[in-house]
Amino acid sequence: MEVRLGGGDALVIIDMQNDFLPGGSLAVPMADTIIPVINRYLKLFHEHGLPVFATRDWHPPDHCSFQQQGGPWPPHCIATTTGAAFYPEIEFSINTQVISKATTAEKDAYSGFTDTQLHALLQELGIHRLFVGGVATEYCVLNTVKDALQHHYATFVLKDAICAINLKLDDDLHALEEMERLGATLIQFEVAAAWA
Ligand code: VGL
Ligand code: ZN
Repeated sequence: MEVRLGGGDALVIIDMQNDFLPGGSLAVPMADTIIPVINRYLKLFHEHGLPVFATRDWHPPDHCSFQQQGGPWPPHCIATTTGAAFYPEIEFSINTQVISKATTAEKDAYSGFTDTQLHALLQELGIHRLFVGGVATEYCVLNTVKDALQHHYATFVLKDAICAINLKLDDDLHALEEMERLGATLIQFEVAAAWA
């Protein structure tokens, strides 16, 4: 595939928040290892003046996905807490557009498109290709990528800048297979840099 990075491209970084990193309340094992890679993609997009979006899980304290409410997860990413803050080593800029999701108690949302302004903002900017990284591969990355494809964005998954929880062995592989089957393209940094 012959591609050039340019107008119409945007980077979407999913949920790089303290609670999803080692030491956090819903830690994604090894999520810290993708931080330098994500920073490389951020630099590439910044250098080309291309837009960057950062989603964040932004739950109320009584969110339905929490175990005390009968959900599957320990409490995590409670709005305004340190756990919900972006990991400090991620080099977002003042121009990074933050998209908060799953903000009401009664509804969970793994996709950055669910009940957010993400699609409208991308449309306003004339974006038609998305480059997606972050956590967790088999939850929020997978569901964001599925929605992106449904909205007809050409969607690239940054396979060196995603990380899985893997509650079941191979959850990550199944998620990658599903994203590819649905039409996403898996790339790594060297490929994106060669398109720049
Ligand atoms: C996520 C589990 C619960 C994610 C969010 O960001 O993938 N996973 N909430
Ligand atoms: Zn959540």
